[in-house]
Amino acid sequence: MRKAAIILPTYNEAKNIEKMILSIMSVSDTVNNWDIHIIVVDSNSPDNTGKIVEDLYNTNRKKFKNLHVLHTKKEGLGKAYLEGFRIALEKLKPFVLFEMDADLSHDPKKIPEFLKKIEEGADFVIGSRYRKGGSIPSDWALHRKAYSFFGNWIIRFGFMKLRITDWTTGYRAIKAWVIRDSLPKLGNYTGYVFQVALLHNALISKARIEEVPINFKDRKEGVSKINSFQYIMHTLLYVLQNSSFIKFCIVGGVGFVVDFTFAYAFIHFLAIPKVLSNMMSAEIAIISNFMFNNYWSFAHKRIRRSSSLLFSLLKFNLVSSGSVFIQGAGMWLALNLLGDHILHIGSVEFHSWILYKVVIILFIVIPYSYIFYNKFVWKDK
Ligand SMILES: Nc1nc2c(ncn2[C@@H]2O[C@H](COP(=O)(O)OP(=O)(O)O)[C@@H](O)[C@H]2O)c(=O)[nH]1
Ligand SMILES: [Mg+2]
Repeated sequence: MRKAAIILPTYNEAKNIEKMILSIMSVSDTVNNWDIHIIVVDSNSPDNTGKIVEDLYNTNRKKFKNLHVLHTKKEGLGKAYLEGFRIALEKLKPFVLFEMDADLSHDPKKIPEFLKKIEEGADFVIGSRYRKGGSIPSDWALHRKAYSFFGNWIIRFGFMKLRITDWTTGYRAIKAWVIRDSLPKLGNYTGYVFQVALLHNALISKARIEEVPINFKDRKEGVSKINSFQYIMHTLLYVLQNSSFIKFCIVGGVGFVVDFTFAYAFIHFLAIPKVLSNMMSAEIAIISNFMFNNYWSFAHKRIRRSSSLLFSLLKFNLVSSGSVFIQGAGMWLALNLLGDHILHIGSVEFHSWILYKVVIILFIVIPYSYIFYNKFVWKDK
């Protein structure tokens, strides 16, 4: 029989933990082809959560033979998971490991659905609140919904993995080999951002990712330990450091400088007519952007064969022409709908078209280009 180890990190979950354990056990009684273990990783909770689990085990060691407790220092959720994973892999040698919150937000009744996906060949099963059939609590305050929703979108967009609908969920089933592969790279992610880093590393390891919808319930007892501001900051930083997005923006900035420099040189030193100069400088910038992107921003998907390189450069030109069209159409719409004014900020005066251009570039051209570079020019292998 294959083994599954459910890791339950706890910090001050005295009022939830017993109920959670019993609830998992009643589900595991109905699953007969998996040997399901529970490992509570308690970070020395002052409310005695760890002791409660030990006492529970001691009331009936036979009944609770698959229940284990690990005591750790209070160093954050990521650290607790890292230690739980390490011990579970070493002592139990499970085929699959689960992540679950211990506050009853995650319904154990879903466990068989996760296991079924694993049996069908998935390596990493995500319990998603954002796919059809899943949900977040309807009574969450607006700011909490917004954090969760936009946080997820920033990650989905940054990594351009739109198929994955929930990056930050804490309900997942992961095959042991994926965890083993990722563990050495996760040591620095001690907080909640650990979840993002683990999934990102699973993608790098080419794990097959599947999702099941889950209905996240708000905890009834105890308090949340998440520091939302810190979490959003860590997540943003992770995406910026680990996705192609920042490099893509830098390449765009370099392209802008290249375009201006060549246009200036052609016009002033070579006396080439202005329209022609600008067309030539634009094409030079497009080619240099293509090269920088190919060898740097999208190096992990680099196009190598010279024949495909030429074809991809043509595609890249096509996408770039799209940006020209978007800028033209966007400017025409803005000028006609909003008007052509002179704006004042304090004592500074500027034309409204400058503001329109900035907004069009930031909110339309950049997302458009990033999506088309990822999905059309440098496709996933
Ligand atoms: N061991 C351990 N568990 C933690 C820590 N921080 C949070 N948890 C647990 O992680 C799970 C999710 O945390 P929670 O505060 O409910 O986060 P939220 O659901 O995002 O509000 C719960 O079971 C917590 O007890 C920690 O530092 N150490
Ligand atoms: Mg919770």
